[in-house]
This record gives sequence, structure tokens and C-alpha cells, in this order.
Amino acid sequence: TSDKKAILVTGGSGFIGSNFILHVLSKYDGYHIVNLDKLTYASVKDFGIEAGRFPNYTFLRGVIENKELVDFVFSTFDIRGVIHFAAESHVDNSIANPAVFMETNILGTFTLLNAALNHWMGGPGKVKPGYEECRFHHVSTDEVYGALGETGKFTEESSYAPNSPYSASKASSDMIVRSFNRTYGLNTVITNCSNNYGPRQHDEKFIPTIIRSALNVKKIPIYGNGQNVRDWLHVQDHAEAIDLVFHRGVSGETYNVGSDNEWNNIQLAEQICAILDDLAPETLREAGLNSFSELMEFVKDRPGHDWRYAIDSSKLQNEMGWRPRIAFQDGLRQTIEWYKTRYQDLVMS
Ligand code: NAD
Ligand code: TDX
Repeated sequence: TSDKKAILVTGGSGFIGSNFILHVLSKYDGYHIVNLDKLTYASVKDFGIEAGRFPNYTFLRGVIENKELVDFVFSTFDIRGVIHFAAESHVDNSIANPAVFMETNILGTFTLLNAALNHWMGGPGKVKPGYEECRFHHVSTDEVYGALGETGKFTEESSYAPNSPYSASKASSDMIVRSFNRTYGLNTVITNCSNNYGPRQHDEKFIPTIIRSALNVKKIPIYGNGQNVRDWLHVQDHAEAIDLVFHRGVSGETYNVGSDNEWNNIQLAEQICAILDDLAPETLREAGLNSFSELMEFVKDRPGHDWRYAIDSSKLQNEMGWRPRIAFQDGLRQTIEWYKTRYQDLVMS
């Protein structure tokens, strides 16, 4: 459609994909971003309006496991790169309803890989002339490595040990990506990232749940004993890591992304409540509370709840100079302010 290079972003209306698309469209002029998204319940409301102001952006509603559609998208736009975010992403849902995780995360990834193979390559090891630079970037998670004890970190060499249907489906998709690289020579990179936070994350996830519960003076549900540890990275820092690896990563390689920012769930909820105490003193007073942290309530644990995740991202740091740039306290405050405004808008409309 133009002289711009067409990049297919899947799941670009979700939390990380939407933040990534805004990052890319603001930074680069040479790409035409084609966003293929199913628009599930998890997608960001009104993202079309936010992204629609960029001329080099096209939105297509559809599912990645639809072979005819995906092949059509590759040929119509002459796709030259894929950044694959689309997935069912919520662990609790994967326990209740695993089937759609297998369809989207496994079959969907396979369908995309096949389309890339057919469009870019003329057989194993044979890249079509003009398609040498085409790359498939698979966005994955640290959850594929399973759970850690009190010490240690996941490296790119850690063995896979997924524990939930969600992480098993992501682990499967990583393996299929690997096989397309090793068998056919498809140009692939994989990033495995720790927990993201920031604007546009769906309400079901832990950080939005804490903020929403507190502002509505409802109980804040803490699974189990609240000692489970996650490494939290701002979504903007993840977007920059993907940008770097997509442009500079070595084909066939995996890069871990994390920020050495470990907190257990109680510590995390307490930090958010302390910021909210400062930002919403009237709500606090009307509720007769001294701190929103009084709303924390222990509830039934998640089955198979992974104890701890921690990521060693020194490969990415050493090879590409990536560093997480957003300090946690700043990122949390900005995120809380974003949700606070959003929830106020919801109440008013
Ligand atoms: P999300 O649930 O917020 O967004 C997923 C998007 O994919 C939604 O817009 C949804 O409509 C779309 N989608 C779902 N099924 C689809 C299908 N069959 N066809 C087309 N589109 C479909 O997820 P997220 O948190 O933005 O995660 C994005 C990716 O990053 C996922 O692959 C996830 O595994 C990975 N990841 C997430 C985190 C995190 O903390 N959220 C951390 C590491 C890796
Ligand atoms: O209400 C809650 N109470 C609670 O204690 C919720 C929703 C969660 N939790 C706990 C479970 C986890 O220990 O908080 C922690 C974070 O939970 P989630 O936000 O559901 O994230 P997690 O299960 O760690 O997975 C996330 O990070 C890795 C994303 O959802 C995945 O898509 C990503 O791969």
C-alpha cells in the first residue's frame, strides 16, 4: 500500500501490544503497522481511537488461528516482519477454561509461523530474494520456566517446567517457534519477560484489582498467604526491549527480560495502598480507614500457584545495552493515576 515496511502486530489491542504500537508509531516513520486482533474481553477499550490518529496504522479484527485470513493478510500487505503478542494471558482463566488457550496460544502461533514460512521462504534454508530481512518475533513469558524457591534466577538456559495450562501453552508455542528456526531456518527471536504493569492492563490482573478494589472500598483479594514473589517491569521498558531485540537480536536466540524488582504480593499491595492513601485521602476518610491496606483480605489460593519468578536479563543488558528505565515508585504512581482517572470517568459516564 505504500513504501513503508509492513509489520504484522498480533494482539496489538491488548495491554502490552497497545503500548508497543504507540511506542513504535511515535518513534519510527518507516513502518506500516497492521494490527490483527480478535478483540476479546481483554482488549483495550477505545485503543482504535488512540492508534487511529497515526496514518500508517491499519486495524483488522480476526483470529490468528484462521489460516485463510492469516495467509490473506500476509499477501495483501506483503508482511515483512511479525511481532506476535496475541494470546490468552490470564492464568486463572486458563485453569477454568484451558481450551481457548491451546487454540490461540499454540495453534494460533503455528498458523502465523506457517504463513511467514510460505511468504518469506521457498523451502528449508531458502529465503526468497528480497525477504532476507524478514523476522518473526515471538513475545513470551518467564512462566515457561516454572517456579523458583527463595533464591536463583531464570536464565535463557533454564529448563522449561510450566505449571499452569497458560504457561504450558506458551511453552509449547516457544518450542514450535524454535523448531521453525532450527528446521526451516526461519528468522525468529523470542523474548521471555517477567510480570508487566502500567496503563491499559485489563482489570482482571493483580495490580488493577488492587487499585480498583481500594478506590471502591472493597476487599483486596490476596491469594494464599501473599508470600508469592513476582518481578515487576513497566510495560514501556518491555516495549523498548522488544524494539531492540526485533531490530538487533540474533536469529534463533532467546532473550530474557526482567528488572530485578522482586516483591511479594503483600509488599506490592502495601506500596500501592500507601500511594493511594496519598492520592485519595477523601475516599479514605469517608470509608473510615487509616489506610487502604486495611482492605487486604486473604482468599483461597490459586491452584498450582507458582511461588516465585525472577529473571536474569544480563544477556539483553550486555549485548544490547538495555536497562529498565522507569523506577518502580514512579511507574506505580503513574499507573495508579491512570486507573484513578479511568475509574472516575466510568463513574461519571
Ligand atoms: P492481553 O490479554 O492484555 O492482550 C492479548 C490480546 O490478544 C487482546 O487484545 C486479545 O483480543 C488478543 N487475542 C487473544 N486471542 C486472539 C486470537 N485468537 N487472535 C487474535 N488476537 C487475539 O495480554 P498482554 O498482557 O498484553 O500479553 C501480550 C503477550 O505478552 C502475551 O503473549 C503474553 O503471553 C505475553 N506476556 C505478558 C506478560 C504480562 O505481564 N502481561 C508478561 C510476559 C509475557
Ligand atoms: O486477585 C488477585 N490476587 C492475587 O493475590 C490476583 C488477580 C492475583 N494475585 C496474585 C497471583 C500472582 O502471584 O498476584 C500475582 C500476580 O497475578 P496476575 O496479575 O494474575 O499475574 P501472573 O499470574 O503472575 O501472570 C502475569 O505475568 C506473566 C500475566 O498475567 C501473564 O500473562 C504473564 O505471562
